[in-house]
Amino acid sequence: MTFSERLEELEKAVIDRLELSSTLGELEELKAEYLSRKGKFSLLLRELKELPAEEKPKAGESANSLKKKLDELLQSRLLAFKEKGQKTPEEFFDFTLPGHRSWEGKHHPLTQVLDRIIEIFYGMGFEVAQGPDIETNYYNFDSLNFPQDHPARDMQDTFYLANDLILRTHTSPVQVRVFEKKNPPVKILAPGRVYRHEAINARSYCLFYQVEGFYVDEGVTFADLKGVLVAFVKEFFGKEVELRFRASFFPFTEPSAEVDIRCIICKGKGCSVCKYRGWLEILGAGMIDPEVFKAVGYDPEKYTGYAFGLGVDRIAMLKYRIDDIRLFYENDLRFLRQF
Ligand code: FA5
Repeated sequence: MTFSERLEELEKAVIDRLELSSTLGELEELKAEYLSRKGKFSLLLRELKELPAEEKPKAGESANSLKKKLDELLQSRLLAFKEKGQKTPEEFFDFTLPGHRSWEGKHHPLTQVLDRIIEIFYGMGFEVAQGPDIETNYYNFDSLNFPQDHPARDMQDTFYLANDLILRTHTSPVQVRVFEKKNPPVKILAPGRVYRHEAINARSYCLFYQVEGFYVDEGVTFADLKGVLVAFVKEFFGKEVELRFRASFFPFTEPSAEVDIRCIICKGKGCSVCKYRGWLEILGAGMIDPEVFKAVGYDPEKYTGYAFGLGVDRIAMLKYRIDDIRLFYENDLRFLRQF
């Protein structure tokens, strides 16, 4: 192709693109591609030097006049677009505006606490098991030695579903479900949601999380139970945290205890979370009652075991100094983003 044919070809290409361009942005692109210093037109001009000397003046002249023509065409098109109110990309974007912040996904604070609890007990040899949220009266109460007239069975405390089904009020039924399937030694951790039809306040909600732990073998003692619970509390909250064991009662453990932690929120002075007592109860525990063993066919003469049930929400409240349990269930992103 001769030089002048190449010029013609370029002219046609630019004019076609001009016709097709409908925005200022497209015109700017066209200018950059063809008519800028590094554009296709400049590249073609460089080939002038290779032409025979006698052709150079004429070719140079037609190249210059074409460049002038195309620049003018482009300018007039740009002007027409601007008059219609179009803006160049630079004018269109305000680069000084603040950007949109994008948020990283995170686990819910209760999940984070649950994961940490599992991690600590896993390190002490516990395996994780799960039971259903919808339970029968048998697993939730009868098999755990609750008398027929126990107040916890009352409509006040339990969400009753159809027939014999209820929403479990604690994770202890997982003990019986595991005992039915496995023989000792068993060393299990059972995390999950539980439900109670009770008055809602700053430290009690109608649903919350528990982690059940239990260990059955020959020769397991109350000292073993104290050992794992103290180790857990120190590992989770730090060595300086104060805890105390209080005698208590559960139908499925004997003896029974509850563990309180010195309220981290008010440092023991008294606040709405600790009911102005300075201490907050975080778990119930005890030595598994022989009645429970009999129901699942374990020999109570041979085996002993301990069990405990941690209140995950209470532990999370203490860890993060949250003074109202309801915050965990409201799904307010301003709250959740802090964890
Ligand atoms: C029980 O649920 C027993 N199953 C615990 C247990 C397990 C005892 C194994 C012996 C052996 P309790 O009702 O006290 O016990 O609840 C255990 C923990 O759950 C409490 O210490 C508290 O931390 C938490 N908890 C209880 N009710 C609520 C509630 N409404 N909202 C939030 N946390 C609660």
